[in-house]
Amino acid sequence: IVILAELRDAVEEILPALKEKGITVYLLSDECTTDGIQCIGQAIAKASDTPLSPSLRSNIHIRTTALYIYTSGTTGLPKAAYVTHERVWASSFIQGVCGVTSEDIFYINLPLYHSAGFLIGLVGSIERGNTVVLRRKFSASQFWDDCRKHNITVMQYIGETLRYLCNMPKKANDRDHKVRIAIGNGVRADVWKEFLNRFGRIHVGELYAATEGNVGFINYTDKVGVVGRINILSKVFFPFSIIKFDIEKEEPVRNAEGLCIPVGKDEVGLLVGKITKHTPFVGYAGNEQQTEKKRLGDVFVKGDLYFNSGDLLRIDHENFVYFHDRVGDTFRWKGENVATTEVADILMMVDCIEEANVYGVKVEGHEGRIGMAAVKLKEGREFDCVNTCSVLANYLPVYARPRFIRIQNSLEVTGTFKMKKVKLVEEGFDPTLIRDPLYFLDLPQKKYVPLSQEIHKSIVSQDIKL
Ligand SMILES: *[C@@H]1O[C@H](CO)[C@@H](O)[C@H](O)[C@H]1NC(C)=O
Ligand SMILES: CC(=O)N[C@H]1CO[C@H](CO)[C@@H](O)[C@@H]1O
Repeated sequence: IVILAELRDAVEEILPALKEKGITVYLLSDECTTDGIQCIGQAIAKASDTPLSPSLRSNIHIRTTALYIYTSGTTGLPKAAYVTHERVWASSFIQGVCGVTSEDIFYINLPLYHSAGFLIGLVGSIERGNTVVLRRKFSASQFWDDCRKHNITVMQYIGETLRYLCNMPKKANDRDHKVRIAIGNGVRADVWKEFLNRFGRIHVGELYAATEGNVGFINYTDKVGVVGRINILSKVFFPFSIIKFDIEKEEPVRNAEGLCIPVGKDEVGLLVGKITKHTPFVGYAGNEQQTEKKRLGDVFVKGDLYFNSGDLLRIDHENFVYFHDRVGDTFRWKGENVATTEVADILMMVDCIEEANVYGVKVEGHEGRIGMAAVKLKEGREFDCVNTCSVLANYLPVYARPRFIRIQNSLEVTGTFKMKKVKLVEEGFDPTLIRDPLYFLDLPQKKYVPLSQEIHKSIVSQDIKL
C-alpha cells in the first residue's frame, strides 16, 4: 500500500493487521518516522533504472484486474468494482474519440478514485500524450481562473460541477478562456444550454457509462441533452436493450413466458447489456451477492444473462439516446411516476433555493411514496413558503410536488457530488425525530406551513388527506 502523509494516522491504526497479512506500507514521501512504514522516496532512489523483468507480469493478461474502483454509493454503500486491463485500455481512447489531441492541456478536477478522473482523464492523457493539470478538489470559484492560468483547452465535468459553474455570479471575463472541449456525463439539458450561453462555444462530449457496466454510449456531437446515438456498430460492440420496467416493484416487466419486453421508440425503460465473452461483467470484489443482483437472467431467451445497469433510458426516432433517471431515483405516488431529478430542477428555479435533493418517503396507509425534498437555501435567505409553492404549481402536476420540505445547512453528497438519499428516505418526515426545519405543503392554503406535531399526527391518522 502506498499512502499519502495525510492518511498516515488512519493507516497506523490498522498497521498490525496489515503486517499480519504480509502487506508492506509505503509513505509517499522522502522520510518517515513510523516503525513499520517505509518511505517510497528512498525506495525509488535505491531502485535500479533498468527495465523490469517481464516475468514479473507473466501472469497478467488483458482480463486480469488492473484496479478496483468504488461505485459512488448514491443508493447504497459503495461497492468495489473490478476494472480489468481491457477496460483501462478501452477507456484510454475516449479522449481521442472526443477530438482531444497531444497539444491539448487537460484539466482534471474530479477525484482520481473514480472512472471519469482516472480512466478518461489520467489514463486518457497518457494515451494522447498531452499535458494534465491536476487539481486536488473541484472549486467552482477557482475554475475559470485555473483555466486561464494554465491555458486549459479540455475540461472534465459531471452534471453537478457544470451546474455549480453556472450558479456562480456572472463575470465580464466569463468567455475569456481557451477551453474548447468538455468531456463528462450527467448534465441536464437546461444546464447544458446555460453553460454554452454563458461560457461560449465549447464542444460538449457527453457520455454514458458505468464503471462496472458492459455498455456505454458517447455522442461527441453538440445535440443538447443527448448521451449518445446508437448506430449499427454500437449494437455489435455492446449488445444492449432497453426493456419495460415496473417502477413500483422496481423490477423488469415480464410476459406470460417470463421473458422481458423491449420498449418501443421514445419509451423509457431499463438499460441492460448482454453479458458475452467480449462484453463481460466481472462484478464487485468480495461481494458475490451484489454482483448477482446486477445480473439479470432469462431476458429474451431462457438462460441468457444481462448486466442490469440500474439506469432508465430512452431512445428517440433518430436513434438519439437520452438518460432518464436511476432506478430508485424515480418513485411512484398515486399511480404516477415522479422523476426526482426533474423535480429537483424545478425546485432550483425557486429564488431562495440553492440546491435540492428530492426523494420519496413512505406514509402509513398509502401505496407508493410521497415526494419530499431536502433543500439548501441561498446564503442569507429565508424559505419562501408562498413563492416555492407557486413555482412548483406552475411547472409540476400535484402528485409530483414535494409535500414535505426539509431545510438543511448543507446537503450530503458523495465524493463525486451525487446526492445521498438513503438516510433521508429512512428518516422520513417525523418532526419529533428530525431537527432540521420541516415544512408541509398545504394545498388549500397554497403555501408551505411549518410541519407541527399536530399536522404530523393528522397525516398519520389520515385526518389530513394527502
Ligand atoms: C499560456 O499561453 C500564453 C500565450 O500563448 C503564454 O504566454 C503563457 O506562458 C502560457 N501559460 C502557461 C502556464 O503555459
Ligand atoms: C458516435 C455517434 O453515433 N455520433 C453521432 C452523434 O450524433 C450525430 C448527429 O447529430 C451523428 O452525426 C454522429 O455520428
